[in-house]
Amino acid sequence: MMLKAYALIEAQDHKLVSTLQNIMNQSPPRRMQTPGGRWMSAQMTNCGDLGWITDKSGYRYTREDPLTGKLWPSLPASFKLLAKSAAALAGYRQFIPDVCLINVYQPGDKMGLHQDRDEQDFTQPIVSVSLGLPAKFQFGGTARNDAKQQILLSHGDVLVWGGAKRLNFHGVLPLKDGHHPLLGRKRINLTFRQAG
Ligand code: MD5
Ligand code: FE
Repeated sequence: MMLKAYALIEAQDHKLVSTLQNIMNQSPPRRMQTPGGRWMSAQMTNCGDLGWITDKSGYRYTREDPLTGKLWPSLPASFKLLAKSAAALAGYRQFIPDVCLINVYQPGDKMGLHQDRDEQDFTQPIVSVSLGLPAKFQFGGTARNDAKQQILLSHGDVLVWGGAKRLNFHGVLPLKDGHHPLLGRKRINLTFRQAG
């Protein structure tokens, strides 16, 4: 379900950005390595009780940021409310996000086709909030080779991926250069999950 949710967040845009900046000061976005040894192009960080990481040992959720050795910054109440409200609008009333994965894309950065399968309970949705520059998002079916649809994700768009779509293959095409009034030459995606 796609919520053209400008209204939900517009009023607090600047607060959202300063909250994000505060998190990224504590746990800076960084490039991570896949188990196969490739570097991802988007930079990542997290807030919440858990954070998603990847390195040569694999994909997993951790309590501590391996870069700082400290716990991930806590999930701000305003983020939790946004994610829970969006999930509830789509019919997921039991969703308790414990992770916000923050993906930072610069021009040219992309994310290859993948499934999100590192969470415990696939009946819980994933809520994605797009900020900054628009990106072409690709999603297919549960098999890698299934037909793909493309949608443009713009600042303020909120998507709730649940039910049959929860395990669909998806990816982000290389980010086109541009300038966003709030975030500059960047796209930031917040991905809320109930991982634990
Ligand atoms: C992004 N991030 O735009 C996307 C938004 C990630 C990731 O894919 O893993 O960090 S999340 C979009 C999503 C989640 C779960 C299922 C589906 C899409 N889907 O079925 O297409 O940075
Ligand atoms: Fe994903």
